[in-house]
Amino acid sequence: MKKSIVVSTQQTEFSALAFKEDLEKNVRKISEFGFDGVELAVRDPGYLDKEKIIQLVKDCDLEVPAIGTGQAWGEEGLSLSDPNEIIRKMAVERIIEQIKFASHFGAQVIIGLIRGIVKVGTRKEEAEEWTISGLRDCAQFAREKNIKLTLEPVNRYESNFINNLQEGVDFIKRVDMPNLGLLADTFHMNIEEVSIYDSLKKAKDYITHIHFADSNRWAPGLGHLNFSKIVLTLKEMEYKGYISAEILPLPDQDSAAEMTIKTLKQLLQ
Ligand code: LER
Ligand code: MN
Repeated sequence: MKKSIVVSTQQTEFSALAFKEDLEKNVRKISEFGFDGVELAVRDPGYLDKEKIIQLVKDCDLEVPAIGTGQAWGEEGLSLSDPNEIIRKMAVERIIEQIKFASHFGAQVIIGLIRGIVKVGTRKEEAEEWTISGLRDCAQFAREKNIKLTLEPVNRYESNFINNLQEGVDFIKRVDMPNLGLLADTFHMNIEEVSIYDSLKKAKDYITHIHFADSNRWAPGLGHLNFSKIVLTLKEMEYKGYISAEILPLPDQDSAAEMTIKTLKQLLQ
């Protein structure tokens, strides 16, 4: 298993990002701390100096395991499940831009909050059908670029559909595209799963990416989740992908990253 941490490429309102100010400085620091990869949270690739980021990541000898897309929902309201067809179309177009950016790194593209919510006045079945249709278009495009998408169940306070791993697996089966996997985030799982360990094991054939945060969304080890048992479960499942810390920058961003790498190194040895 490899270690990564989420960094935002742009200023953002989304709080659970360990690093979100000076991108270059932060990526260099992440490399010095000893992470294997950096997960990039991107609102809109159109605003990025892509060549510069590609070069920076290369210079730092880091991989980019995944690209996060949730800011496009959080800050612009784009979503795959919006009743307004134009907004759904804009969400698909944005994800396609994310896929193009991801293809420079072979990164997975995260479908988390960008799926949106079932809005008042919309039937859940309808919102799900729109999401399935948009996801198929995105997955088809991603497939041509040899890129995977990864669907992230998020807790009930952030979305009102696809909240736990089993719902994620059921949804992936309905979308029925070979390059759509599942992202397990321990912060959301702590709220939604009956047993984090049993749910991970049950979904093991679908999991392509992992987010780590403790129960309070601080760095692993600073809340009350049992990460030794979680990592043991991942080892038993023979999970070989990335563990990416998506955490609050608390007590400050450097301490959060330092604590994360220290704990991950201990857990993964
Ligand atoms: C949001 O809470 C989250 O976990 C993100 O990874 C979803 O896009
Ligand atoms: Mn997450």
